[in-house]
Amino acid sequence: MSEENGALFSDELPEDHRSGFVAVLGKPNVGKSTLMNAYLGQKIAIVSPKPQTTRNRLLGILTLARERGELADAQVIFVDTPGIHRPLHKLGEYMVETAVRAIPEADLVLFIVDVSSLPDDEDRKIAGILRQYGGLPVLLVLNKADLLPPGEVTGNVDAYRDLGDFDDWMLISALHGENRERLLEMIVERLPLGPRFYPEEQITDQQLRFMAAELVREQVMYHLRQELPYSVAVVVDQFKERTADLTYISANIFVERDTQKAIVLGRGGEMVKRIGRDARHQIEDLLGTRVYLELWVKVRKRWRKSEQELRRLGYSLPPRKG
Ligand SMILES: Nc1nc2c(ncn2[C@@H]2O[C@H](COP(=O)(O)OP(=O)(O)OP(=O)(O)O)[C@@H](O)[C@H]2O)c(=O)[nH]1
Ligand SMILES: [Mg+2]
Repeated sequence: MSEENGALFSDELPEDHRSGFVAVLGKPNVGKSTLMNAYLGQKIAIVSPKPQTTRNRLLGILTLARERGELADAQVIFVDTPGIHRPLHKLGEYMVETAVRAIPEADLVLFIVDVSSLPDDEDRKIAGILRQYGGLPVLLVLNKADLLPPGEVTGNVDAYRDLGDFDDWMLISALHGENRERLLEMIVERLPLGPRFYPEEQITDQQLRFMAAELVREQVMYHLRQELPYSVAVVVDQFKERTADLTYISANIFVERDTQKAIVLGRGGEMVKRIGRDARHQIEDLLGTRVYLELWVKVRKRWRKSEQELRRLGYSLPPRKG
């Protein structure tokens, strides 16, 4: 293998090898991260029943090879994005901008919708944004088909198909697997011929310490009610391999107000203990070592509204290219 312009070339790749970036877009909570994780067979992105779970652009790199019995020789680079919504603060603006910026860098867009309910203004807004990128192929992915009552299939499918001029569409269940393989075929067929951009054993571009912080935030999403999880950011500040079988991780859970800090701690520290215990199991699965996890709850007043705080917490965009 030789490395040139960031791409890996190998004499062993067949001439019909395909590769490209597949932006996974849609409003919050429609199943974008669930779909990407399902293709990778691993939790690359955290998932929760609450909207606005994903806050960053995350790559899921799927390398396929016919010699392993897979459907093609290809490298599909999924780009999971935050749900596009009407932002209420600077964090929301960052999330939406992150998602929109993934569009012009993609070879193909998956527009994911929740087919179990009818399109709303957010779906229409996203369809409108996609229309501005004429020439970019878009597949309409009608997810959560398992929740769709049989009598409503045609009505709901047609309502979404009417939102734009899509290359094709597919009814799927990201969670249960229905039509996931067929959708993957449709994706691969539409990718340009090209080399692998990443080594085949690499499945994401994220650092382990970021993934560990996200797994803590995932447990925050599950354990805390209502609006509180949205005020939470998690940053790992120490990540040390103590021995071959033990990793020490210390992370800060930032909230916006003292009252929130009290809730995250819980009576006698019960809540943060529960969050830590569940997150630790997840991080142990990720790292394949035992984990000693220490969590600290801290207040950063109104961090979601402050450009400077967002930067400190890792929510900042690189300058626009060109
Ligand atoms: N029944 C059903 N639930 C699904 C399906 N796909 C995803 N879900 C559920 O929908 C919820 C949201 O899933 P996510 O993958 O976090 O959605 P997302 O689009 O990434 O959401 P954001 O990151 O907030 O934009 C979770 O509770 C998933 O388990 C599906 O095909 N069927
Ligand atoms: Mg997500």
